Amino acid sequence: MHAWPASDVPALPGKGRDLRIHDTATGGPVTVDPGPVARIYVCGITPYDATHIGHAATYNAFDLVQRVWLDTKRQIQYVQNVTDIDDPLLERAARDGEDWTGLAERETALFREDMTALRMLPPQHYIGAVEAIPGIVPLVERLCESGAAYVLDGDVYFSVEADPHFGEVSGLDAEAMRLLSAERGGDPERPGKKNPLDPMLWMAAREGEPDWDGGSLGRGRPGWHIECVAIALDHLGMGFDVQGGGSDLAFPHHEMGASHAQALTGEYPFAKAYVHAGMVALDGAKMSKSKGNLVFVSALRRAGVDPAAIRLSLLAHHYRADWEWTDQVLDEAVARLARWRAAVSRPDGPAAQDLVEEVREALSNDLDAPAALAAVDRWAALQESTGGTDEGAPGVVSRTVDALLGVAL
Ligand code: 5CA
Ligand code: ZN
Repeated sequence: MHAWPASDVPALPGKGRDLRIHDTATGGPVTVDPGPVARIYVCGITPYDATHIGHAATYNAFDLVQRVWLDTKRQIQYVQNVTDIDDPLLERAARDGEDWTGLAERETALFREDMTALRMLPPQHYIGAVEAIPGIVPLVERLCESGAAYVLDGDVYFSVEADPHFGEVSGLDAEAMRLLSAERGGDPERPGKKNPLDPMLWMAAREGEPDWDGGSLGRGRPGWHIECVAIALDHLGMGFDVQGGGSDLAFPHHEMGASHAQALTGEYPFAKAYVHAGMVALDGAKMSKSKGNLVFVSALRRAGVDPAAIRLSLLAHHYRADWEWTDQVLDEAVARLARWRAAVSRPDGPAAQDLVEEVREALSNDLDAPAALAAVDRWAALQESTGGTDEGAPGVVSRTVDALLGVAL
């Protein structure tokens, strides 16, 4: 699939700092020290509805990761998937009497527009589940051959016992895993499974549902976790730097993905850091397509909201925090954007070298975007109260905000 156009990232004076970020697997901060090419996989959308603020907040977090890396003069290999075949997509298409492929294409196109408007850096490889199927089938066949997978009434399951490191990503106990598995697409109640947590790798063709050639597996469609594993291994390989997504993906999705890959390759780890963004809520509940309590990025744009203000709304919250979207959040972002734009539109201002370092320091410290905004606020306040004589300063501020925060002033 094609991704979306990249916005320019201005180069800043000096050199950025290495990223320290919270890793779910170790439960603490890790210093990510990629080679000259940093490798990141971020789970993409299931395109049965439009991009909401929760999605945008999660993609914003991983966009910041990349901006910090770019500032350290590294290149980036960024891979993202589109889950363009899965139960929720088929259910929504059936509900609306629509063809599932048309629905997926339309919502993916809208996602690209939203990401472009928000100045999110595009992945180098943007891969749909459907196009990944020819790569998925041999992986599942290999897992069957090695005894890490088994067949139950034609469906193929992964045996979580095949990976000695199973459980290390989320660190959850068996009971918590069982509950989350039932909530998030698993089938712990299905009789005949070796372990109730075992996730599906390949689902045998079902009446009235699309299916593909699965070689020795028979016709069917892929499970969810193996989709991301196949795409990540194909384009990044084992031991890549960051696996990213919202906190609802830590278990089962990233746990199972890591175990699939580790059982397949015998290598460890799948990713060096598992990074999870908090959940954005609306009216007291997690924003979710299944609940329908959503604020869409595209709807805000249509209503005339500047995408830079949407982005500042996201940046005002630490990526790991759970937070609530309200009108006030947006109002404050609109006001901040106006203050910043007024401050950089003057011919000169207070010196800004310290500001560049403050924003760098804030972001390298577990992506502390609120601290970065506070630093820019201080410069803008000084500009408003006393002004300054540094002719280069407004340009430096504007480039810093653009390069490190993705906001064009
Ligand atoms: N296609 C799979 C990943 S392979 C999927 O989870 N798709 S999704 O459309 O449901 O979510 C896309 C991303 O947005 C995931 O990282 C998910 O964790 C994140 N996300 C979903 N809802 C929220 C929310 N309310 N707040 C923050 N992030 C969210
Ligand atoms: Zn995924």
